[in-house]
Amino acid sequence: MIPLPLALAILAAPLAAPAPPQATPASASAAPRSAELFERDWVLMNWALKHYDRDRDILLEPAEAQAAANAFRAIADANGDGRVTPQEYRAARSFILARN
Ligand SMILES: [Ca+2]
Ligand SMILES: [Ca+2]
Repeated sequence: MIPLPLALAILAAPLAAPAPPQATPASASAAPRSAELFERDWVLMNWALKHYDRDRDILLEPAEAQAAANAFRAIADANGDGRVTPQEYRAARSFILARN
């Protein structure tokens, strides 16, 4: 199954704004890619491909993955606090699974 903490870490990553300089070398070059969110969860991948694979090549390019991740975050963040909790993640996944 999906490693939920990683998925949430990806969702918690900054969107367009560049990350502020970090003193920790471990995370300096390890900005999570939005695509990882979908590569690790087939429900989300199917949903993302259905709605955000704009050129229909059955691949999520970075821009497509980013758009899909933004949309998923908007769906999942039910209380609008900018973070997706495990409960919100599961609820959004169930919602997508039922609707797709
Ligand atoms: Ca594509
Ligand atoms: Ca939230």
